[in-house]
Amino acid sequence: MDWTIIFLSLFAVANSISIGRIDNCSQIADMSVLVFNITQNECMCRMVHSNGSKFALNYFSRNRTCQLFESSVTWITLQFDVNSIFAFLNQSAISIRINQRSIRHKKNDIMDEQHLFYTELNHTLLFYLIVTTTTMTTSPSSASSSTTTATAGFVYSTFRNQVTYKVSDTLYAVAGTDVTGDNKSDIIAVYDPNKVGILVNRGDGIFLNQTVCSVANNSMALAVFDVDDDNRPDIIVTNHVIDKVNIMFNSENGTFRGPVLYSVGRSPRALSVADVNDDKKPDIVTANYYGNSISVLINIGNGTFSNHTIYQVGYNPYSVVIFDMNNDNRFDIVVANSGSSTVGILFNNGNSTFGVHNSYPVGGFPYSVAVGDVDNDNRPDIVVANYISNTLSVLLNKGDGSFMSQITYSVGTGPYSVVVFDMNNDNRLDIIVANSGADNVSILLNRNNGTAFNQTTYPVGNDPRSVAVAYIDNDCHPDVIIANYGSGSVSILLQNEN
Ligand SMILES: *[C@@H]1O[C@H](CO)[C@@H](O)[C@H](O)[C@H]1NC(C)=O
Ligand SMILES: *[C@@H]1O[C@H](CO)[C@@H](O)[C@H](O)[C@H]1NC(C)=O
Ligand SMILES: *[C@@H]1O[C@H](CO)[C@@H](O)[C@H](O)[C@H]1NC(C)=O
Ligand SMILES: *[C@@H]1O[C@H](CO)[C@@H](O)[C@H](O)[C@H]1NC(C)=O
Ligand SMILES: *[C@@H]1O[C@H](CO)[C@@H](O)[C@H](O)[C@H]1NC(C)=O
Ligand SMILES: *[C@@H]1O[C@H](CO)[C@@H](O)[C@H](O)[C@H]1NC(C)=O
Ligand SMILES: *[C@@H]1O[C@H](CO)[C@@H](O)[C@H](O)[C@H]1NC(C)=O
Ligand SMILES: *[C@@H]1O[C@H](CO)[C@@H](O)[C@H](O)[C@H]1NC(C)=O
Ligand SMILES: *[C@@H]1O[C@H](CO)[C@@H](O)[C@H](O)[C@H]1NC(C)=O
Ligand SMILES: *[C@@H]1O[C@H](CO)[C@@H](O)[C@H](O)[C@H]1NC(C)=O
Ligand SMILES: *[C@@H]1O[C@H](CO)[C@@H](O)[C@H](O)[C@H]1NC(C)=O
Ligand SMILES: CC(=O)N[C@H]1CO[C@H](CO)[C@@H](O)[C@@H]1O
Repeated sequence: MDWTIIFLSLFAVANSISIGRIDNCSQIADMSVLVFNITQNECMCRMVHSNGSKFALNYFSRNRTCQLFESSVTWITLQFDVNSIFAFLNQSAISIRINQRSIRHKKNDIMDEQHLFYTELNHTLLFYLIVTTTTMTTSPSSASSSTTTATAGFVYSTFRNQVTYKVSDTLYAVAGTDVTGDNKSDIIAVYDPNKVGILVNRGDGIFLNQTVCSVANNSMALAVFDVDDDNRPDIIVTNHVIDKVNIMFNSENGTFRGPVLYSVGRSPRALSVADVNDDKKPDIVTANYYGNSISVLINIGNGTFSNHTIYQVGYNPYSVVIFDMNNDNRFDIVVANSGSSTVGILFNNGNSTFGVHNSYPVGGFPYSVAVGDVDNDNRPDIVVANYISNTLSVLLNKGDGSFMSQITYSVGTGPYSVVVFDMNNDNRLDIIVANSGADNVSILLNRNNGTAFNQTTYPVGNDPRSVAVAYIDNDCHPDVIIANYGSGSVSILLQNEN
């Protein structure tokens, strides 16, 4: 790719930003898009795939906020603080100067030394920048196709053949997250016997094998999330034989301490992590297969958790997601009840408790549930993989957190795990499902508003049971990773550049 990105990477204590009027600087950036809760890579990709109309971004890793700027302006004034990444696209000349009102100037030594300065105000580093930009006009060959990709139409995307990594005899679950702190997605896997491992992304397409921790046998599900607020993602797994949650804390560079165990209900089969009581500390919810229940563990600080609270749901819950389903700014719980063939929702009461379990019929043996706005009406919808029916159910949100009857789509045999993600950068959520009985993965590209999909299947290993999306090769095209239970391997499907 030929696009030019200049990074000014800044790291320090605070993380606030305001874009707004600064004294005597009248022109303020036309900040055309503000997107919350996305990764730095997703932010980059939004800019790169914006058909050339966006020229700069400012990304805040701590609160996962992405700011995108329109290229109609030739200069912008920013007040921004550290812990953000500032990047330009297709600019031939950029000059940055600090607002004269800054108290103390000091050279930044990370990148672009001559242009960037900062001032120190009681431990908060604030930048006042004036950025003058010049759109690159020379060298037509550098007008990269990636920047001109239309967002209006459906974007077809394809994936390369799988690359596999054998890790064990049997493999239950995978996640793709950077745990080593080098900004490259690593692969975290739970396998038997009794291990949680990471495949460390070396950056050149090669993954290195590294065992992290021993856990009890039959640890089946995992989540990777910073639960002790040290900006390093921790690993949480559920052991469905000993009825525990195990937390492994990321110490440094992907080395882990623990596990620390917490009791939950019977046979925790799945988990999800999010701040359910709005105290800025992520909590844990497990789906307890034999308990016909979910357990809620409240984070009481530094990654220590309260005793669990149990809520009854349907029979044999197999998958759980935490999401605000009714737009009241509180996280609700969505659970796939495999034994009842329903999907259930527990709304957050707002006082650290959850209300009764409302359920909706889906297909046979729903093994996996995902949530996302597939019809682009700004309301989260529910997508379920029905193991026995070989279908996906999509339940569209009516707007108040109640749902329409399922719409079903046929997929492969034994759909076991589903995720929703915008794979082709067209601002529509696509659906990826691992078909355990067919040894393949179906990628359903959303053609309009969640009512028609282009389905393509890609072969993977034996008995795929877990699927995740990650930016593996850092090319702005999200990739798919799969845990093959039967082969004990991880498959990676890299997305082709269009
Ligand atoms: C992230 O931080 C910026 C600067 O403080 C703020 O403007 C923005 O609202 C924050 N985003 C969220 C989701 O809190
Ligand atoms: C802004 O500019 C005006 C006139 O140019 C000047 O009088 C004023 O002191 C300036 N304000 C600041 C805060 O620098
Ligand atoms: C942020 O995104 C993560 C991962 O996509 C999700 O689990 C979480 O619920 C989201 N949080 C908010 C506040 O939307
Ligand atoms: C880019 O997309 C925006 C909307 O997303 C549209 O308004 C604009 O006309 C497009 N520009 C080009 C050059 O296609
Ligand atoms: C931080 O510094 C500014 C300017 O020096 C001052 O006005 C403010 O009161 C200080 N804030 C704190 C919390 O010390
Ligand atoms: C990872 O380690 C396992 C067990 O030590 C070994 O069998 C496997 O071949 C290794 N995989 C890779 C990709 O190095
Ligand atoms: C972590 O990585 C840094 C930089 O590569 C290195 O200096 C440090 O020793 C590493 N720490 C551990 C615990 O491996
Ligand atoms: C959290 O950790 C910090 C630093 O290690 C410590 O000062 C603080 O007391 C801990 N808080 C709790 C609630 O454990
Ligand atoms: C959890 O429950 C045990 C007894 O079952 C009790 O001893 C302990 O204090 C409780 N812990 C918390 C954090 O409430
Ligand atoms: C929490 O709110 C619900 C619904 O408003 C109420 O029924 C319940 O008693 C409350 N629980 C506590 C502990 O306040
Ligand atoms: C979705 O698209 C279909 C076909 O284009 C249309 O009939 C339907 O009204 C659309 N639904 C929404 C919610 O936009
Ligand atoms: C690009 C592409 O493959 N588009 C296909 C999507 O699916 C519809 C319906 O199956 C086909 O008509 C398109 O050709």
